[in-house]
Amino acid sequence: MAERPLLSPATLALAKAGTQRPAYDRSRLRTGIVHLGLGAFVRAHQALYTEELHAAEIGDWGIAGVSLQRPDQRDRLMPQAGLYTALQKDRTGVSARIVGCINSVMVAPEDPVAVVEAMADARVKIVSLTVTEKGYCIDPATGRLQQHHPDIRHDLEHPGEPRTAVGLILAALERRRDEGMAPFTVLCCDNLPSNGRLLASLVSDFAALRDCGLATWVETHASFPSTMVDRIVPATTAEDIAEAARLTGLADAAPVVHEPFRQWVIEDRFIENARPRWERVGVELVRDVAPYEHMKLRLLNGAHSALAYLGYLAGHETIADTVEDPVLRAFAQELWREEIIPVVPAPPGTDLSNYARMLLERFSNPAIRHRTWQIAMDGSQKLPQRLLATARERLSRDLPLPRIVLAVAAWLRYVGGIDESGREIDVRDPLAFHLRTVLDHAGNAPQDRVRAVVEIEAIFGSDLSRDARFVDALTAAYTQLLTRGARNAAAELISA
Ligand code: CS2
Repeated sequence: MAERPLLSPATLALAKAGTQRPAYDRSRLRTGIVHLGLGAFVRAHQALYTEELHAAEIGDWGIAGVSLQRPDQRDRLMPQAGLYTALQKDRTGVSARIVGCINSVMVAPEDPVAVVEAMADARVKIVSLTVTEKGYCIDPATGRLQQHHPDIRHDLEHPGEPRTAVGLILAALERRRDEGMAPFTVLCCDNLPSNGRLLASLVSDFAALRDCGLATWVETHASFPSTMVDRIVPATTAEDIAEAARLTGLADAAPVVHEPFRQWVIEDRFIENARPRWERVGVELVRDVAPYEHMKLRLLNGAHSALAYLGYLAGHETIADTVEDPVLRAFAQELWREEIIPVVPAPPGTDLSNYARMLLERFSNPAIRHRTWQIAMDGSQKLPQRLLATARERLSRDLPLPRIVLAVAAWLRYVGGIDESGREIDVRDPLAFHLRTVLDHAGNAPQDRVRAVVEIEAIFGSDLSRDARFVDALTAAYTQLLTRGARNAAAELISA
């Protein structure tokens, strides 16, 4: 491959025709947002909305990104002064946009004090987060903070040098209170139910443990709007890096890839109303996010997880390949139509059948290589809000749920660690070891394996293991999966 100049402010002008570039003077961009968890998602979602807004009104909404674990994003982005390419892909082609709204990147474990200082800066009005489900240290059974989580213990002992998102937020809020400043708005952008309210209660739990008198101040003054975020953003691959370079003519170590669709619904509760005018670029600011969030978590993410486990077991590498398979495609359609849509209330002006049709179209996008393995990751943290909430809803109405339990059974089969052709599965999950141990002790009988796993309260709560309808249906589905394989088990559930 030809040597290409590295993407940087000095080389921006060399970008090939057709590449969109920042349409504003980056030197005038002040940092108004600190974002915790600088993965690909925020760079293809929040940052792009904000970037488009800057073209209309440059000013206070530059983003300081913070990585909570590794330095690799900073090491790729900072030599490029924060610039990166966003590739939008679908069956009609690819377009490239160079994004300029990230003006610094910090690595929390290297210098947590600097991160707290950045968050405590009076010009910062919003601290947003995409730290993934497991980044919140939630006890899923109670929805409260896991007080014994080692990182939370660490942050209690070293409150000035926190490791966790919750610890960083509280340290910065404490600093602001002590200096007589208003707090920032905390904007949770992870796929969790009532994500704002949830994060508020975690921060409050942590404040109560620290006993620094902050809990009441935070409860009275801070604001944690809930949000629904949506865009399919697969992990960037070496081919994507090569493609970005080919399209723009500039070498970019950190491009992101995304589908055309995007949605962001935010509860409009910002402190001093200080926020970017995101509504100018298509963000929906509403009073109640709950119906949007239920729709998205249960229809999109629920089906995504179902297809990830069944698709992986059936030997499919990506979601697009999985929905190309006529059996699994029909299975997804029936999962929506028969089991999810009837128990999910539609947001104002939305027809859930159309929404599901659009999801299938999005999942089919052949240019987005979203690996089943990637979505299968962290299932213990995802199942409750994606599939088990719908299961509970159906059980409370005494409705059957064969497809939902087949998806849960596929997860159970997946975390067992061996696929249908006897190959080892690289299971990534904070509970992977625990799950493996529980399954190893349970022996081989399907009913014993199901019983052992549904008793894990952190995933199934205390209700589902006691519900014979759920346990029996799950045992039947799991047995079916073991004897017939994922594809045949799904085929059984497709109406003729
Ligand atoms: C996916 C989500 O990785 C996953 O678990 O289900 O990241 C999904 O692509 C996004 O929520 C779409 O908005």
